[in-house]
Amino acid sequence: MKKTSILVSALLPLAAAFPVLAGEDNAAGICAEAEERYVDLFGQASAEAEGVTVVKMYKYNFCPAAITVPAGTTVRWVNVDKRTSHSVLSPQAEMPESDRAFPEESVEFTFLTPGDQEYLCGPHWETQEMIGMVTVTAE
Ligand SMILES: [Cu+2]
Repeated sequence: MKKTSILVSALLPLAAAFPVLAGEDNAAGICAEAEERYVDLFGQASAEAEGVTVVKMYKYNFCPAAITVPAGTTVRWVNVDKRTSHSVLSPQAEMPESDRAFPEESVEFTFLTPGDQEYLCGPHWETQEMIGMVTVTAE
């Protein structure tokens, strides 16, 4: 008991001092892993998918969390997790919640309206802050 509380009180100030840094490093590491998973599953880099812009869903993150695309672009969210399922919805883009995408499955939506359009993972946006952004530019 005593050891645990000493450890916690020693670590808390560190976490409080570098929350943003720790978060960014963590997301970068998770997204690097997500891309490795994607290549293992589909045999090519996610940037090489034809006709769509790929966002990976992995460990409660969208990778990359923010993208900028021209109007008319179809975004494909691909679940590269091993067990967790995700959904995608965007009230701002008038995109209703998708079916659950299980590992190796995907969700697609075509963004037509210019502007910043936030989207969410239905089961995880509130508890895990699984939230992403698509900035749509005029064609
Ligand atoms: Cu999710």
